[in-house]
Amino acid sequence: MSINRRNFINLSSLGIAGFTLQGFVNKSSAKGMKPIVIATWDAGINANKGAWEVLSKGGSALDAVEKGVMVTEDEISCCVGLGANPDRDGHVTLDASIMDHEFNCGSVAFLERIKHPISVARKVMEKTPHVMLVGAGAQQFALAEGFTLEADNLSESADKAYKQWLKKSTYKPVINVERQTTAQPTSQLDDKFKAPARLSNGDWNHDTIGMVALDAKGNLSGSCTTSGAGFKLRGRVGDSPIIGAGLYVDNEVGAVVATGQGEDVIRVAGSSAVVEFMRQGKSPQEACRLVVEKVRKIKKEKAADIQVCFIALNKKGEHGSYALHKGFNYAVQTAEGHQLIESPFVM
Ligand code: SD4
Repeated sequence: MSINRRNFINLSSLGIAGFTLQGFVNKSSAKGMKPIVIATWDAGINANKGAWEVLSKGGSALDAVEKGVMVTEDEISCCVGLGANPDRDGHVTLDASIMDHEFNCGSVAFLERIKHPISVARKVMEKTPHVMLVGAGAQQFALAEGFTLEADNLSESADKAYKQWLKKSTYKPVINVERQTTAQPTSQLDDKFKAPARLSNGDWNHDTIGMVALDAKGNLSGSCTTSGAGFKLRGRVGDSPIIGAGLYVDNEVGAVVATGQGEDVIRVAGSSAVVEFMRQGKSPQEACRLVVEKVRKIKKEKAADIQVCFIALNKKGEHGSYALHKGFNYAVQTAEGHQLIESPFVM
């Protein structure tokens, strides 16, 4: 089953949030591709709006996915940008990656005190012969590129959560809590939109922003940015800056981005694996499902304690997702409108 333009609008206006289909179709016009952008979690709604400003004017998918996730990096939330929760030593450390339609890619990991890690990742891609810079070296590069060194402060909410966490000092990643999943037009969501909630025990759920887009020229690009796992060991790097794990783009096939327990996304080379299933002809949703199933299989009973999710967009503009557990959603923006889709899940 596919969703044509009319159904897409109807589903939005009816407020239908959760449905599991074998792929959503964004049909192209005779003149070119219809741009589309999809992003993880409900924070993806605002991020997509940033990306749409680029895509709707005929801009590139690459510019769109950078601008889009910068919106989230500017928000105070649990898991993205300098307002996010710190590592167990009390410092916010950021991971980000970006990839274009020609296998160009760049990433930064364990980056501190820089507001827009996604833009540093893009500079790594465009200005160096390397793919990845980490830690002090990444920061040094950012400063040389004109980025500002921000204060080593925690946001008010992160400081509160950190103090609460210090009381127990245990690191137990928790799978995401359930979200608001009622699809609404963006305009209605603006006022209500809140950064993802912290759990009452001060722990965090996983809320990376990952975004993939298709532009009017038919080119795909993707981006991913995060503070990683809350109260992580100092120096911990997740899947988000690892090309092939947290993000992968093959312009002949599709683009995929991951969220959830990064260690278990890395283990299965997650985003790359989803792309390969799409290359074999699987729909975006089915390709995501197969890799999530693999995570479940290899994690055995431990799969109950982790969340892993993928969103995928293929060359035709069809999209889909799959999660290990209930509660994951992703945002879609096209010229026809906006939608928040509840992901199917395996457990
Ligand atoms: C990580 N995958 O660092 C990221 C976390 C995440 O929503 O997705 N948060 O493991």
